[in-house]
Amino acid sequence: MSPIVISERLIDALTADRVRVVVLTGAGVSAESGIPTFRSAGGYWKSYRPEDLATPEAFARDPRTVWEWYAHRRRLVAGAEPNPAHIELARWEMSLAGFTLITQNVDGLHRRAGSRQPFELHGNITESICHRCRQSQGSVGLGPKGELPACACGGKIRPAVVWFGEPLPQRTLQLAGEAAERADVYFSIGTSSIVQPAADLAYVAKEAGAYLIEINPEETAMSRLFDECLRGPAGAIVPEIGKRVFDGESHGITSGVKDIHVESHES
Ligand code: BV8
Ligand code: ZN
Repeated sequence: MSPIVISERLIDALTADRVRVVVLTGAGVSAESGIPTFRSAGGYWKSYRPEDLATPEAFARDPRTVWEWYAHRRRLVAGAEPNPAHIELARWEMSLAGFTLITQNVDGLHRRAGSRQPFELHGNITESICHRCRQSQGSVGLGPKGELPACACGGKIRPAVVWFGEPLPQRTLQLAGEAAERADVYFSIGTSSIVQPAADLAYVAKEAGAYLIEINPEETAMSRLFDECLRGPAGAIVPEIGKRVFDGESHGITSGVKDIHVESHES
């Protein structure tokens, strides 16, 4: 099992005074909580295509199929627990002078792990809104006999997530962009870096001179942009970085996780 050496450069960057750290997470950070990712092996999209389900057109065409998919995912999320990556990121928020967590995930696991202000770019699957008047509708879903939920205004109720072709919440996206512009260190954890505009935040941070780190077992569409790519599962790597930065643990780790290796693209 190859140990991973968290580079001195990364540790120095993270232990600098008043360091500002920004983290973008994707579905991969919840993989070790048992929630399927979208595009990697066994992911959601293996049996569905985003266009078929996560779009307003799909909802207009076949609201029941869309609701059945979300009801299935709500059950998965309800049965899932935050994993060590979620928990450690909540510790980073408490321990670092400047820390911003931006997530594409809709599973709410960062909040359940103790993160106080995650920027949820794509909404939250456990909540519902009216498709017409956008009023919040709590966590209502399909009725006991599969009845489609309807708003008092007559509009259809839907999960409070951002579908493909829909704009992201303006203020949240603006705050995320401003954080990326000020970042000293930018982590992209567990995302294939395909979905926009979330993936573009890495360019914003790079432009602003941040040190970029990707944590993902696989290469992604944007790996070349990153200064270091830590190839392994977030649930192992994130806590190990925390040990080096906050607990002063010494060099390298053999955390019992196989095949972690570092690819660095020293710029
Ligand atoms: C927008 C909520 C503009 C729903 C999601 C045509 C028309 C309109 C827009 C577009 C278009 N063509 C392209 C676009 C842009 C489009 C887009 O990006 N499409 C992609 C497919 C190219 N974007 C949009 O439509 C966005 N809106 O552009 O609006 C606009 C402006 C004004 C007015 C009108 C319109 C909206 C995008 C949001 C879509 N909603 N989710 C739901 O969840 O049901 S996106 C969905 O993908 C999830 O949020 C998910 O998080 C996200 C991103 O995927 P990833 O998180 O990266 O997941 P993935 O499976 O891909 O990767 C997982 C990674 O984890 C892998 O790399 C794997 O190796 C790694 N991994 C696995 N295990 C681990 C691990 N890593 C670490 N540890 C492990 N253990
Ligand atoms: Zn309504």
